[in-house]
Amino acid sequence: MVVETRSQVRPGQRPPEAGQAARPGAPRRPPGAEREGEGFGIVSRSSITPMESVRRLLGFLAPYRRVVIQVILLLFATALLGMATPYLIQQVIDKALTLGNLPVVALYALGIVALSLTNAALHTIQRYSLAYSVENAVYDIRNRLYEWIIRMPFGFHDRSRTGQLISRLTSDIDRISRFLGFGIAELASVTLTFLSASIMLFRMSVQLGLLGWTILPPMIWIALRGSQELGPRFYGLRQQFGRITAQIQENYAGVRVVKAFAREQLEISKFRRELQEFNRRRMGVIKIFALLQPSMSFLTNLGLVLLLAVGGHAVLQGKLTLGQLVASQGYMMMLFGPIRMIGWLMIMSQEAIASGQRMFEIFDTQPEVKEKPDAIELPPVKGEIRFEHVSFAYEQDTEVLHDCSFVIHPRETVAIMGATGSGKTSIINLIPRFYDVTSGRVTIDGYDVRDVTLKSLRRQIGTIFQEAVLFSGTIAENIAYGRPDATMDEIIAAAKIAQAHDFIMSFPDGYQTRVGERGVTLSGGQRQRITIARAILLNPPILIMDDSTSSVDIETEYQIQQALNASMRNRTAVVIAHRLSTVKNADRIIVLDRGRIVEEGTHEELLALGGHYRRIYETTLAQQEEKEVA
Ligand code: DUT
Ligand code: MG
Repeated sequence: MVVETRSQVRPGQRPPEAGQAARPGAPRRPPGAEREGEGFGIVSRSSITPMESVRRLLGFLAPYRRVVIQVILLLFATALLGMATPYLIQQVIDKALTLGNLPVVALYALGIVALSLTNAALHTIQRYSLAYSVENAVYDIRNRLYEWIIRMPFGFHDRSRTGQLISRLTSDIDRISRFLGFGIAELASVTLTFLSASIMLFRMSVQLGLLGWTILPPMIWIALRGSQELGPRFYGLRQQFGRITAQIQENYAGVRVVKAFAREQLEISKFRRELQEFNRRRMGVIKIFALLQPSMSFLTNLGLVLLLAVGGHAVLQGKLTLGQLVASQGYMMMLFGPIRMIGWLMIMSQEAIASGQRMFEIFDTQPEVKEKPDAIELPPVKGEIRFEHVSFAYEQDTEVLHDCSFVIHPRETVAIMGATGSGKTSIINLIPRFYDVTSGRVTIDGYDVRDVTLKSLRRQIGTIFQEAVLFSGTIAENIAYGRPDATMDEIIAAAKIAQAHDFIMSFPDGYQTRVGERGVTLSGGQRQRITIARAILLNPPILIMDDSTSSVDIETEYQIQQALNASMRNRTAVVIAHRLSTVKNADRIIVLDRGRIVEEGTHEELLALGGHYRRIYETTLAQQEEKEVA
């Protein structure tokens, strides 16, 4: 599916689901013209240029404009004050020291101390103000990005890799933060210092100015070469680090499988290999640093020696005062310092700009499911679900549902059956509008699901997913997830309907029992009943359930069935059924085959028909019946 992106989305705008619908005239890209967003499979309409990335990154500082202006003024002030010190030293040498005028020397010394103190104070204020605005901006960035990601519809999350999203939220934002908080100010200050030190040096002595400038080209060359070499190596280093974190993450998630198959040794060697590669790359970086720093120091010292030679000669000839020589030395240091910084400031900026590009790529992803600007609240429904000639595709050109039409009446229980991959999950995903149809429409009580707000729609549909996901917290919190305001009595009532009350009460802490990240302390059947209770607590007029295929023992099976029967009473229920008991309890069965509805009717009607359903019955369901009878 083509995901259109609009490059005009500003991070300040509301995130997608709550945002506006696509502009009607937004052009579809011709196939092949898409560009894969890094790791997301996101197709972007326009790539973000580095300039745009910088502009939009700076945009995050806009709310703190006044502080930023203050920072810029302070930057100027400190750079200029920095220039005064060598000048004052020159004065003290030429006007006092050489004349032996001690009181004046003391006066100058005091002046220099005062100046340095002022400079230090201004510096502190500047750093603090900058940190204040940047920390706030980064706080905004992180929040907006997280909000944006979490509001993205299913399709986006299907395509995204968890690791990639996490690294956007963590290391990319870290780099952006360093750039905004340190890089930009440092670049500005370094440039200012460089320019003013040049001017001052030439003012002291044109000859020494020219001398300083002859040392600059090799220094700049080394700095640029260094950043050219280091840039890609830093990138490779981070890639490798990402690989290591990914392996840790993956192995940890699958640690039980690793142990079950006794593959610890393999994983350890894999990890060791990745780590060795990481070290190799680190050494590559260190090697360059090991060359870079000493050559810079050498050139700096060479400059000083030349300065002493040429300047000393001039002093002896009386063309230059001693004070001017000493001051020139100070200015020359101020000239070289920035060059030593510039290389790695450039690396830092490039990285932050690339991080910005990756981040704005997410902000620019146009969600395929979004509310219309004039979406209405879906009023409380009776629960009639209607599919009208619905076709659907996850990816462009591979339709998984073809022209499906059916009606589910209020309070009816409908079972959906079909082979694996026939499109059962896809059908029910369209009811709460987790995805949008490609053609046709889905209505609830006559309202097209695309015309109503997502919140009002999903509030009225209880969804039980195939995989029972529990969050870390207590059982009560997990049940109340969709309605945090629910009272304990309501929670218990829902748990009772879901046949979960008894086993919950068997824990010492009852409803306050904490469940782990994935509820590891609970069995599969218990987890599922908690998710059923979670859906029931919403008391939704419509309940949809992707029943798990995982086989449970007959006792649990019976309890889940009881839970389902109780929860489906008095509402419209759509259940993907794998159990005969569910099927028999349904008012109607819809049979899917390769994305088409092939049969519809009651258990007896479909058996008599002797088609798909009868085949499924004979191959799988009948065995369950035998098992139950036994
Ligand atoms: N499909 C995708 N992308 C997805 C999910 C599914 O392309 O994100 C494809 C796989 C399959 C078809 O859609 O060919 C229908 O999948 P669905 O999950 O709807 O099948 P099911 O009937 O629910 O299968 P199962 O019984 O295995 O859950
Ligand atoms: Mg499924």
